[in-house]
Amino acid sequence: MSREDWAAVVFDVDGTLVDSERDGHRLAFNAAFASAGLPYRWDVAEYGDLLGVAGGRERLTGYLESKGHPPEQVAQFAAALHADKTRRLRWMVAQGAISPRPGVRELILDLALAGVRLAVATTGSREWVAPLLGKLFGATTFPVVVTGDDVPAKKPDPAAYLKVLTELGLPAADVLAVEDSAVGLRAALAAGLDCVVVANDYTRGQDFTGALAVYPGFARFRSDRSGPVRGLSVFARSAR
Ligand code: XBP
Ligand code: MG
Repeated sequence: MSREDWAAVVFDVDGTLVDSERDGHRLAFNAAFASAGLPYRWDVAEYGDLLGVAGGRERLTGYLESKGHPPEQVAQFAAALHADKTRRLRWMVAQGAISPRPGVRELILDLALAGVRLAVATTGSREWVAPLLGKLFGATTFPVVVTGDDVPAKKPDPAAYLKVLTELGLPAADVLAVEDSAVGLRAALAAGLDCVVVANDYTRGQDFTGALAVYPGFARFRSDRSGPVRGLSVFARSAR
């Protein structure tokens, strides 16, 4: 069914609002490894494989296990490394090292002017998500923000999207998700939302079965007047 208007749009963060994984999170993880005296350094390709695990702490846990660290030490070690990595990422955000994806700010402005409500559903940690959203998009742009800290299970579990729906007070049928990855798409679909994928270098070529549309970038998303969401912002429903 071709929809033409939505009461709200929920944006994913990493890879969607910001292209943050290769030159953001990956570098922060590597700096945390170096600070702990560990020889590990995740190159671009290896990190791309590791992104199949949602959640930085979970990613570290699986990696440390794969490297043969004593199982009884892994959870605490992963938590300590992740806390250091998160502090480093927060510093990178403050220094302006993470930028919005081209075209996403313009889409958000289109939607806001059209009265579409905005929200965020991310696996990332609130400690860096909050300052990033405030610095790059403005503290009031997303009245509803659900992070990996706010739900019992991370994507592809639908918990983050279900919590956004509850906080918006809207049915899934009235809300569109915008994601970058197969993991995120599955989470949105499992929560009953339609989902547009704006792929990036790490996710291009993944299985996006079920997506309402797949775009290589936001410029094509905004200019699309023929696809299933037909230039989303043009047909957005006025605020309820
Ligand atoms: C992507 C993730 C996050 C980041 C790392 O989140 O899986 O875990 O890779 O951030 P999104 P943390 O849902 O925004 O695509 O280390 O804070 O988990
Ligand atoms: Mg993502």
